[in-house]
Amino acid sequence: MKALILNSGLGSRMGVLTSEHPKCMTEISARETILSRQLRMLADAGITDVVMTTGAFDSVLVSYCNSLELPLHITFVKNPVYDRTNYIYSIYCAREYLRDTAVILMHGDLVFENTVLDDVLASAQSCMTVSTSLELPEKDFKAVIADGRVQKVGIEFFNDAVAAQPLYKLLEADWNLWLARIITYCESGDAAKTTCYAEHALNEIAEKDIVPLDVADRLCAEIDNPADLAVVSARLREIESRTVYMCFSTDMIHSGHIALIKKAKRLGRLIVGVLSDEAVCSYKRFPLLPFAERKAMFENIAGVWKVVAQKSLSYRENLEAYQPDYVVHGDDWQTGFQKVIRDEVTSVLASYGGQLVEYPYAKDKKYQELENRARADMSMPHIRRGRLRKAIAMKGLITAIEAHSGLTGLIAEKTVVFQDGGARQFDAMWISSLCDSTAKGKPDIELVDMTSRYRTIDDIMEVTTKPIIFDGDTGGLTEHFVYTVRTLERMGVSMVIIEDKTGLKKNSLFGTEVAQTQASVSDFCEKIRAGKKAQKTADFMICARIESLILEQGMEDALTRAFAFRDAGADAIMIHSRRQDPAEIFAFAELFRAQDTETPLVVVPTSFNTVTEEEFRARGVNVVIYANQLTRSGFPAMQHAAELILTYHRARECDAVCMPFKDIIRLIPEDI
Ligand code: SPV
Ligand code: MG
Repeated sequence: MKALILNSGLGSRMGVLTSEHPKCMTEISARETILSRQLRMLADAGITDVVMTTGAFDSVLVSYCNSLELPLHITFVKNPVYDRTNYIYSIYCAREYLRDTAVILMHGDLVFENTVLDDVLASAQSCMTVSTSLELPEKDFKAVIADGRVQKVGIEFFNDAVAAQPLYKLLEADWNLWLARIITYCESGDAAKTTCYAEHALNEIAEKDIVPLDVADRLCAEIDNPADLAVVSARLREIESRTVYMCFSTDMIHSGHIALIKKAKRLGRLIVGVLSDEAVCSYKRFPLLPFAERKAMFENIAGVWKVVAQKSLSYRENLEAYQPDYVVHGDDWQTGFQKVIRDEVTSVLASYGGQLVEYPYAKDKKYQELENRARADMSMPHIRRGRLRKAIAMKGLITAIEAHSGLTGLIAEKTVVFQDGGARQFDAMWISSLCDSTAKGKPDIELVDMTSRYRTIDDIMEVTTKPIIFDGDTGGLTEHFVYTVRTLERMGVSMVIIEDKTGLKKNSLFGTEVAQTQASVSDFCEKIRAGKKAQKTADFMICARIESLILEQGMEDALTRAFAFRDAGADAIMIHSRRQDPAEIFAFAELFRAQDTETPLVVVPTSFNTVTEEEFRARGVNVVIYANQLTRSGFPAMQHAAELILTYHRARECDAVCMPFKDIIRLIPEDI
């Protein structure tokens, strides 16, 4: 497709403004002339071939166009009798460059906004811009419309007419008809046929098929005199001060994003909101690049005017702060979890007169592959291992849920709850000794050997990407523990928690009902030191778990141990309690934090389960582990199903409590 720009006219109504150059070189803003704006917009839209008719100041115009250095190939054709003919004759002069092609035809004094050109270019049919919101102009073009088609164009039509602007897209067939008629006119020998509007020739063509494209109240106006210039310049100032807002969570910019950015920036100055790491984690996955790097990435994309942080999935804060004229988004959020976010956006926009613009979401297989690759990377040991530390540093408080099999791992990995316009999911997985043993029908007494426990880790790792916290029981003999550390680290586990017990370990929730012995401070410190020495990377964490409150040894003992274990190298401290009342956990946190504001604190609120994560966070806790809930909820459900079958001697009654068969076969995604 070629653009045809008509610049042969004298522009005498502009007065002194056209005394040294053609009208199209009139400045309409501090940075642009009518022509530079037209050419830049055409180049931005991907047009490469331009035919420009010239007349007065021909050489000034040619060197001006060249000085713009736009990626356009411009063919200049001078109408030698520009002062005695109309543009119909200029088109005739350029006919050899205009055959057998579709054209975008515009007068050289026409100023229009980006979206007008976008709509013209996107039109599947030949079209002419009209405006149903403007009053019929006395002297300018009007188009007579019938049957949804432009029938006639001229200044003399008032019936069934709308204001029209000389900006056309003409498909090859329609253009060839018009061009042929222009040639006939200009070769007729009748001077009147070279001084009339080219539209005279168009009006004679019965078989043309041109639809009106209504620009409504968008800018699309000719500049004929200084008054027009003042009006259009003011409109442009308003248009150019418009802002557009888009939010991005991505850490990989692909062509789909670039295409969307290109479209968005045509609406105004583009403000990009970069979603915080925490918000990205909440509904998607751990970002490959942290916020600061993602922000820098967008700051360096052409066409992005400003980059700001968006702290949550909700746009409200930023929309209220920046009041953008437009919000641009893919149409994929009209349904699903993002619908509430979209609803909020539309209501905030409505409150100040902003507008939502949605473009079709780019569903390209290669983008999904990129995402799959990123997820696959996240599961690799060296990438997964360090993410626990990063998540704690980033979020302050993280949560983990137990997993003891591939399936429970998938639940921990994929469960997301959308709430109040935000999303929540677990940050990590806890491989509990209790649940791993229970799944094997064994007591939680370090009976399930390490090889078997590693097998569980492996099953979970194969289908997940989230960081893993491993319940290392007592850690065993120090001589064995160093090997455990190396193996876990190599596998990609992020943290092992070992408890300060010795001898036959029993589950802490038995408390003092069973005989349990606490390790001496010095022995346990020795184990921690040996473990820290054995690890190869800085990522891996050893957490010391203090059983003093469980074994009723008092707060003083718990604190003494906490500081000793920390000084021996423990990367985190877990304090445990089997009381329902959280008072002793809170007291420990307060006393510990009074002396240590850095070392992460871990809790397992199985007994003190009324405390919310927000309350833990306020008390300086960093990791909350939900240690056994999937096992404890799954087991009674299975037992109930078994009882139903035994009761009814068949499976029908049991079906009501079962997942449908069609769902279970789809439960495991193929792409993990
Ligand atoms: C586990 O889940 O195995 C634990 C936590 O060690 S607790 O059961 O509370 O001791
Ligand atoms: Mg345990």
